[in-house]
Amino acid sequence: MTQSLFISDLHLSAEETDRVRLFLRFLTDRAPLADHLYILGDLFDAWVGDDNMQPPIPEIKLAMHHLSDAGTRLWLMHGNRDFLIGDDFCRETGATLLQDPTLVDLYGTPTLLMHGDLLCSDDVAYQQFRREIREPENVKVFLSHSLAQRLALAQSYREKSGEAKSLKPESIMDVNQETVKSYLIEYGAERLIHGHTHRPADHRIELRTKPVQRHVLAEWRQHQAESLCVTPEGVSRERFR
Ligand code: LP5
Ligand code: MN
Repeated sequence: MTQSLFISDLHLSAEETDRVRLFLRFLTDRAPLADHLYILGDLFDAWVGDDNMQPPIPEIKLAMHHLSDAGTRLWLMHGNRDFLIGDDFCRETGATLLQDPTLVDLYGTPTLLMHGDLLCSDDVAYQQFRREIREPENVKVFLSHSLAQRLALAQSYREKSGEAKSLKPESIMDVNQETVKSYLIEYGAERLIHGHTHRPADHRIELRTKPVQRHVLAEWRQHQAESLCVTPEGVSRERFR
């Protein structure tokens, strides 16, 4: 069967053992039935460098490698929490890194793939933070620290970000409709798939003459995974427990 699966926002970490187990099972039981698996960012709760070999990272890499080896094409996009995933990780898993955004032809429909954070343009403080932490010089300094220091820094960013988020109105942490439309027009897309906002839904957008679908992926939970399955016939959501 011809099908592509889309997931995002798994937020895997050593602490979330159930979620890790769920992903490992998804990789062995569900993903092999698809031709393509697209992971659209935030696979990990925080990624501090490809040299981190702490459990459960080796097990996750191996399972991803088995999947890609068995013939399912594996595509990976950075999220805001794991944008430091690099070439070593991709080589070890057989994944191909996708730029954010990327336009793909999905069975005849030009489909724009994004993590989703770029669409949240009303969150001005975040967009500024996003630019700063991705500055090559800041990345270089960060990676020059020891693994223990990087883990501690990532933890402190998460705490600060959590505090900042608690003070933000919910509305600014969602996508900006005009930003969505301008990406769709710029790329000539007829469908958008993204994650990040943790607000799973299928939206219809009236774009000039034609309607366009915006599919928002769900965050994974302890015992519940959700994926979007796209076939030549259409789009459906699947739950995996
Ligand atoms: O991820 P989520 O949904 O909880 O929140 C995001 C935005 N927050 C972030 C930060 C990450 O969650 C934590 C960092 C992960 C580890 C990365 C490790 C590698 C670091 C490499 C450094 C070179 O992305 C949050 C958004 C929210 O999505 C919704 O869109 O609102 O943004 C913030 O809260 C950011 C704040 O508004 C501003 C910054 C807070 C203080 C940061 C201090 C550190 C500055 C260091 C600069 C180099
Ligand atoms: Mn995210």
